[in-house]
Amino acid sequence: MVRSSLAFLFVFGCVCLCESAAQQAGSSCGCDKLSRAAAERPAEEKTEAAAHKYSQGANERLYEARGNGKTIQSQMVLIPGGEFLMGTDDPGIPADGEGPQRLVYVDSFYMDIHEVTNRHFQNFVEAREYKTQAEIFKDSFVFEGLLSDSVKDQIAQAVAAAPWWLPVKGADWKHPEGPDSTSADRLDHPVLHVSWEDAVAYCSWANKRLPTEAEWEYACRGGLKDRLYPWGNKLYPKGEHYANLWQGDFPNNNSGDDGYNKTSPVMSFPANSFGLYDMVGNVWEWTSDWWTVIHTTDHQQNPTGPPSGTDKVKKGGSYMCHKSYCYRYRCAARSQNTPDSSASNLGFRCVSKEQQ
Ligand SMILES: *[C@@H]1O[C@H](CO)[C@@H](O)[C@H](O)[C@H]1NC(C)=O
Ligand SMILES: *[C@@H]1O[C@H](CO)[C@@H](O)[C@H](O)[C@H]1NC(C)=O
Ligand SMILES: [Ca+2]
Ligand SMILES: [Ca+2]
Repeated sequence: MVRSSLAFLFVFGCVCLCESAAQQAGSSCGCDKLSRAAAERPAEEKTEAAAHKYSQGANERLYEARGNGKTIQSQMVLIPGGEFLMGTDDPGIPADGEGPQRLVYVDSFYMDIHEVTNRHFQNFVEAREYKTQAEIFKDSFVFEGLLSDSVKDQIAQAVAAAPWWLPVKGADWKHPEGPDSTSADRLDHPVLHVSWEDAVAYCSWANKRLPTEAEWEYACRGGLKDRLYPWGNKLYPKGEHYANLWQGDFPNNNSGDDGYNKTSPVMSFPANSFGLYDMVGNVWEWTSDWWTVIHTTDHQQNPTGPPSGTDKVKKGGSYMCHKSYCYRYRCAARSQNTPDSSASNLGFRCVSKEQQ
């Protein structure tokens, strides 16, 4: 498997460019419309700094009751099939193809209640002696703010369009910030540096598959109609953080008001009404669909996206998302990467027809 690292940089750079474009007025990616759309949103009852960390005691007890995630793979919940409004007519980032809003039906399915963790991914790697693409290519993208000085010193190259992304030699799911880091100290955090191909391999080992974008978005919305987030329209319900996002000035100062500057253990924030955790925030999640920004408004049943493409759809935003540059921690929001891309803010969860 050979890949031109320049081509990889180019593709990845373009994707990151879009995330940074709020700072670049007139950019073709459409993120310049961000602040206006944001200003029209209902006022929050509290600011990010005033909101306090979600009290996760109840989740911790639930997690313990479920065996601390020490099962071979994630628990699942039934997502009862039905019709929903996919996308939005009031897009935060129009160029991402968030609209038009359209009526979509999806059949019932089961979904992992949380993102695939390091512990669960390790079970798969050991069972299959699997090597991820980042391990084969021997590098992956890491957010600069997470790197040690010695790792940074060894990197000459950066993604011109998004200087905070650095290609780090030896970064992979076991070494999330490069060779001097280890995922062994965060087994209950989402696995990172997994490509779309790796995610597909894991899900198929678990007798599951990746969700379609429609399934993912239906699940994210938790039965609520036309809302921004899995829990409603307010970012800080009851003055609490409901997702692991970025607070403060991106990319220099993450205040970590929600309790986490990096990934959080899965289930650290409240579940939506389907019982799903971290659908927005923590890590981006791969879906099975190829990327397009053109959507039909014809009534769709179990849509699976275009038959081919160059990028795969990812959903939900990550711990790096802030309204000022990446207002993508909404159910309708979407972004894309090539199937061989991997990074320190991108993971996945699986679905299946039957309970696994
Ligand atoms: C980071 O943000 C916090 C809270 O807004 C502020 O108190 C602090 O001075 C900032 N630090 C830097 C290095 O800008
Ligand atoms: C996040 O980083 C900031 C700035 O370095 C620091 O002040 C804060 O304590 C950190 N928060 C957490 C939860 O680690
Ligand atoms: Ca955070
Ligand atoms: Ca997520």
